[in-house]
Amino acid sequence: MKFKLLIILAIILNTGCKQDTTKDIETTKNEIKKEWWKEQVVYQIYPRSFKDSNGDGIGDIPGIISKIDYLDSLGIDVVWLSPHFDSPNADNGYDIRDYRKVMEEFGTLEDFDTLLNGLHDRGIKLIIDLVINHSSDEHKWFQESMSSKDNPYRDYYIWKPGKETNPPNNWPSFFGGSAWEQAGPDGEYYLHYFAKKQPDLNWENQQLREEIYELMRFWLDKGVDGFRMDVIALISKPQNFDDMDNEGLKHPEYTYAYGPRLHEFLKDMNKEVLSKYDVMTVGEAYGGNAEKTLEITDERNNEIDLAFWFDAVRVGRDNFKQNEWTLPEFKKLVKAQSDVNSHNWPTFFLGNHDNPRVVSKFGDDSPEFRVTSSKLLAMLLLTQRGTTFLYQGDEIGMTNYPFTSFDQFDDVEIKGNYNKIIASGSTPESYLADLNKMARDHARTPMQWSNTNKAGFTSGDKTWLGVNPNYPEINVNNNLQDKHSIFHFYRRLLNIRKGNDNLIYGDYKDIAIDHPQVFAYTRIGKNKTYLVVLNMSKSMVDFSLDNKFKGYNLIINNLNDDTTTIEHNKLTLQPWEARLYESN
Ligand code: ISL
Ligand code: CA
Repeated sequence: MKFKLLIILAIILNTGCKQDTTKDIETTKNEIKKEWWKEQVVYQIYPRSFKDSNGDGIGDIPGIISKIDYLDSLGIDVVWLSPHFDSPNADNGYDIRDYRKVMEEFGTLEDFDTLLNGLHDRGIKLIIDLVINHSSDEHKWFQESMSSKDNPYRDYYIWKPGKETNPPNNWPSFFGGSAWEQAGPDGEYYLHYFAKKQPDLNWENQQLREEIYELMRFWLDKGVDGFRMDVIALISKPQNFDDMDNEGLKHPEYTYAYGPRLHEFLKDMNKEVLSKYDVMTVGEAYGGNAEKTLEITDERNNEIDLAFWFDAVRVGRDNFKQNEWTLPEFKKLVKAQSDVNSHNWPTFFLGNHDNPRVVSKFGDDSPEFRVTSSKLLAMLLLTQRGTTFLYQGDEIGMTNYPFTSFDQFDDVEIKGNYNKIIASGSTPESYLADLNKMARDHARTPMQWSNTNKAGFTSGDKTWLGVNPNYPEINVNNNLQDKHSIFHFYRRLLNIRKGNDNLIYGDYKDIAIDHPQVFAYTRIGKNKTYLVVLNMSKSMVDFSLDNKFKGYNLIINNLNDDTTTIEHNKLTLQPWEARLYESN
C-alpha cells in the first residue's frame, strides 16, 4: 500500500509542477533562498597566535599550513583569516601599510598561495580580512597625503584645520584620546577613529574607491572566497562635524556608524567587484542597530551578504565594564538576531579576537565544569539558525588568561584607554579586574597544541603574548587522544549539521525564553524538527516539556553516549548538561 502511494506521489510531482519541485528544492518553508555561505561553519584564525613555524614566537602562515589537516579533521567549511597584510602592527594587522603584500613576520605571497591551495584541496574555503575603513599611517597613500595640502593623495584621508590649538571637535578615538591628530607641514588634523597609526580613509574620494576595488580584485583573482569587512559601517563619515554631547561621547560608534552614503558605497562596491565573483561577504556592523544592519544585508539591496551583530556576544558589556547578565536577557538577544525576514540571513558567534573566551564568559571555566560547559556551548553554536563562526581554541575549551599586571597586556585598546579609565575615577586595580573579564587579549594568547614547552606553539623560548599556564591540561593533543573530548564533540556536531537543511534552514523557536537556567529551542525544518535543551547553570534542574516532544530521539549529549527516547515530559538535567533530540 505504502509503496503504491509513493509511486502516485512521484508521478504527481513529476508531471504536475516541475517548476514547483525546483522551487521546493530551492526554498524552505519560509522561502529562504539557498546559498552556500548560509550553510557554512567558519573557523576564525588569528595568525599571530595560531602556530609559529620558525621559532620567533610569532604565529605565521607556514604554521597554519602545517595545521590544515587538523582543520580538515575538525570538519569546518571556511577559514576566516584575520589580517595577514604588511603592517607595522600598531593594532596587530588591523593597520595595513601595503594591501598586496604579506606581513613579513607571517611569510610571503607564495606561502599565502600554498595555504589557499592547501585549504581548497580539502574543500575548505578561505575568506580574508578587508580593513578599508582606515589604513596604516605608514601606507604610502598617507605619507603622500600628509606631505602637503596640494598633494594628489591629500583627499584620500580626512583633514581639517584645528580650532586655535585644539582639534576640530571633541570626537574621541575608540582607543583613547582624541580622534584627531595634527600632522604635516600645514598643521591640520587628520581623523582616526582608532589609533593614531590608523588614519581613516575618505570614501567620498572616487579615485580611492577605485584603488580599493583594484586591491579587492587582486585577492579575488587569486581565488579567495570572500571577505570579512572590518568596521564596514564606519566608512561613510557624518556630514556634520559638530561637537558631541555627553551621551554621544559615551557611545561614539552611534555617531560614527551608518553615515549618509554607506548604502551607495556598498552598492557600488558590489556592482563593481563582488557581483562578479561567487564569494561571501560578512561585515562587522559595529555601531549599528538591528534595523540598519538588516538594510545592508538584505539580498534585495545588493550590498553585503552577512553582518556580525554584537548584542548577544556583548551581553552585559558597558564599554570596559562586564556587568552581570541573566540567561533570559541573553536568550532574547539571540532570538532577535535569528528572527530576521526571509531576505536576510543571520550570523551566530560567541567569541572572536575582540572578545573574551566563550567558556569563560558564557560557560563555566572552573576545572569541574570547563569541559561540560564548553561542549554545551559547542551545541549552542552549532544548532543555531545562521552562518556560524567559531574562534580558534574554543574547540578545545581554551579559557581567559589570568592577567596579574598591565605589562602582560599587548592590546592598543587597553593601553590607549588607561588614562581615560583612571581619569574617570577607576583605580588600576579595578581596571585590571574589569580587563580580567572582558579584555581582547584573552582571545589572543597562543594556541595550545601540546603540553610541551610554550604549549607547542613555538620551538623558540619566547612568545609575543604569554601562553596560558593551563596549557599542560588544555591542549589539542589531549583532545585528539580522548574521544570524549571537547574537540571530538565539536567534530560530531559539525557532522550532524553538515548538509542538514532541516538544522541549517529550519525555523528557530525558543520554547522557554523566561526560564532562568535552561536554554531550550526547536529548529523546525521541512521534514524534521530538532529540540535543543541546555542547562546553562551549575545546578541540577527539572525541565518540563510539552507532550508533542514524546518520541523524540536523543542523538547526542555532552555527558555520555546515551541515546534514549523522550517518554514523559519531564527531563532532569545535570549541571551544564546539553541534549540534542530529533523528531521521529
Ligand atoms: O570589539 C570591540 C570592543 O571590544 C571594539 O573595540 C572593536 O574595536 C570593534 O569591534 C571594531 O573591531 C575591529 O576594528 C578594530 C580592530 O581593533 C578590531 O580588532 C577589529 O575587529 C580596528 O580595526
Ligand atoms: Ca613565526
